[in-house]
Amino acid sequence: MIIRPYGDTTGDGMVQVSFTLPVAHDKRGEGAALQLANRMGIDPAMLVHARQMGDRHTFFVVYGRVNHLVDLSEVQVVERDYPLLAAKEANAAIRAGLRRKLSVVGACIGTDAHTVGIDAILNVKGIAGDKGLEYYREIAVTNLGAQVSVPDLVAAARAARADAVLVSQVVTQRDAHLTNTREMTAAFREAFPAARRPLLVVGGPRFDETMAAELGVDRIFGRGTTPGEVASYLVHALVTNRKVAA
Ligand code: B12
Repeated sequence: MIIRPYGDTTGDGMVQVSFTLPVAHDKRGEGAALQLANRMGIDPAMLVHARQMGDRHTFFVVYGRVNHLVDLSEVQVVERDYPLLAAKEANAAIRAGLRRKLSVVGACIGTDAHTVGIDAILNVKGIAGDKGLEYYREIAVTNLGAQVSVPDLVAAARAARADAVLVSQVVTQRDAHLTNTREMTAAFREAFPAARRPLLVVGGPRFDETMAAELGVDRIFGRGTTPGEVASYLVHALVTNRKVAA
């Protein structure tokens, strides 16, 4: 099925984009913004907002028509391929399948200090009424907090006999989230034999969920993830679908 953006009327292809250029806000700057929009496939392009920031930068908002089409049959996403469990069901599955608590170690690595996301997944208070993994009686949570180095994470995972390591990366400047994730997966592969390596899970609002294999992790969770989804995935990957080392 082919779709086009909706602006004023169905299928008119109208979109709005915003960006900043290293130019002053003058006629030439506005022309530069429209030229960029044209080259992005927006034609005709209308400048609807421009505001100079400092001496040499201007923020632009451009509205216009794109001629590109989207073929829904070619869209690739990671669908949830495991059942969503209530906390009681997850606890029961862990108790029956592992006969011990499932150990989870979480952290923000590198220089990243954005702990709200990982706390939403791990802390008992959770997010939007969905309680975090600490609430699960059969899950033992070690939350290392912010700016944890990869060697410290590996050591903590070893000490906690982690079944899963949950890493959050929110800052994506210069692809720091990708570099840090690759460093982390390489360290775990070096430190643990394949059969004993903890499940590696990363999350954050700007990850591309289809990149798991490329980054060497078992799963990526993006914007809007709920703790229930994570708990259900852990049960699926570590208990229902695969037996972990006792
Ligand atoms: C709060 C905040 C801060 C706080 C963080 C406090 C804290 N203890 O976390 C403070 C003030 C410290 C801060 C600092 C900075 N920040 Co800040 N910050 C934000 C802000 C406003 C909200 C982030 C947030 O809490 N979201 C709410 C949580 C619940 O959402 P979430 O992180 O997406 O998490 C969910 C999912 O992604 C997922 N998830 C996340 N992690 C994980 C992990 C796993 C394992 C799983 C399964 C799921 C998962 O589940 C969560 C629940 O659904 C964002 C802008 C925004 N509106 O998003 C900027 C933002 C993230 N910050 C940004 C920046 C640039 C910075 C600074 C560099 C600013 C500076 N120049 O100093 C510093 C960096 C500090 C550092 N060393 O990391 C940028 C990042 C840009 C980029 N492309 O990287 C943003 C996007 C703002 C912006 N538009 O520029 N920041």
